[in-house]
Amino acid sequence: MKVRKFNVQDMREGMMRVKDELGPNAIILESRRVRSKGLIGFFAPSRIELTAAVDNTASRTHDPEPPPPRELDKGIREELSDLKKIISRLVVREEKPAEAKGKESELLQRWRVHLEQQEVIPELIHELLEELSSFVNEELRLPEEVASLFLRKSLRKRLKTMPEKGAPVQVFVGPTGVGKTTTLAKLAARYALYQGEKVGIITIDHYRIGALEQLRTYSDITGLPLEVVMTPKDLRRAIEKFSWCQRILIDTAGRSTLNTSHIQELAGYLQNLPPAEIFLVNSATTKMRDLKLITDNFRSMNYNRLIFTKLDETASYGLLLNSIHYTRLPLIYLTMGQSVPDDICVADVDKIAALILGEEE
Ligand SMILES: Nc1nc2c(ncn2[C@@H]2O[C@H](COP(=O)(O)OP(=O)(O)OP(=O)(O)O)[C@@H](O)[C@H]2O)c(=O)[nH]1
Ligand SMILES: [Mg+2]
Repeated sequence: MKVRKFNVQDMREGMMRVKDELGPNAIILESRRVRSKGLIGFFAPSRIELTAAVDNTASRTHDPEPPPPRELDKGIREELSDLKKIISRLVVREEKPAEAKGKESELLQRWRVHLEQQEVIPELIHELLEELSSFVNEELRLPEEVASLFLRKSLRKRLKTMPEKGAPVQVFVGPTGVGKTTTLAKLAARYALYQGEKVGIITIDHYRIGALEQLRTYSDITGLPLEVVMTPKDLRRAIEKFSWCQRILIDTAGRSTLNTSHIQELAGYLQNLPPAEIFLVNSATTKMRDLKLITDNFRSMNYNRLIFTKLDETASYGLLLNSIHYTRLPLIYLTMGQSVPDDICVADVDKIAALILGEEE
């Protein structure tokens, strides 16, 4: 801004000089009457002092118009336009991963790694992180505890448990060595000792040497009656025989997941059962790929509940979630040791979520 003072006789002269010297955009900031100093000044007519200013940039508007750009050669123009396109593509390519990485970074990346370590299947990890990331977008700076609370909520939605229903007839099926007989013994003892129920045990496991002895030992310790059946007809008879019992628990021989004819044979036993809870028993140490096979190949057994054993032998719990997701069935019991009857508990959604999120040992 350019500021100048003018000493003029009257306003008319002042305006003309301001316009002449500073241009038409000048503005008058101040005007005041003044007298010359001394005696002469006292008798002389007063004058006007004007303070005027002009904005330098505004005055530039009066600069002559810049000359029109020279027409570019057509070839150069095309080259420039191609270059522009290439640069814009490069910029997009650079920005996208950075942006994605930014979103995934820290919080989401950490949870992705955690859920992978928990062996949650990619499909579910994707769903869980999608939900979390849409939440993160809304709440930009999300504290860690809020993220795990949010994930816990998402897991709760997907985990399915049920209060211990305790149907009068309960059957335990599943692959070899997962803990069917031990789990049955734990539950039989709980029903009989803690709930004072009359319990009968049936086994259709006459394949494995020692299987009968194992169950007979439990039956002797607890004093619960045991029936061994060799045919489907036998099974029906044994169930009738135990009609005085409030609870009948049926053990089955472990079957190799890949031996479908053995599985079919066992399924034949279970065809004419009264309404029963049929538990598919799996070890929490099973590989995910195998678990998928087991849940598929044992379908002919019409299992309707899940049990996971050997939680004490693993530190990854995603399998529990995956299995509920695949079968859409509720998980009822978890076992965590060999001790009969203590090492068993009713599955609880919050506990499972906490295990998967690494909040509980
Ligand atoms: N660590 C641990 N071991 C368990 C658990 N449940 C069962 N076991 C052990 O697993 C082994 C096999 O248990 P069983 O009950 O015989 O398994 P099963 O499914 O009946 O086996 P088959 O009848 O041969 O198919 C035994 O040594 C049990 O003590 C558990 O929750 N944790
Ligand atoms: Mg057994």
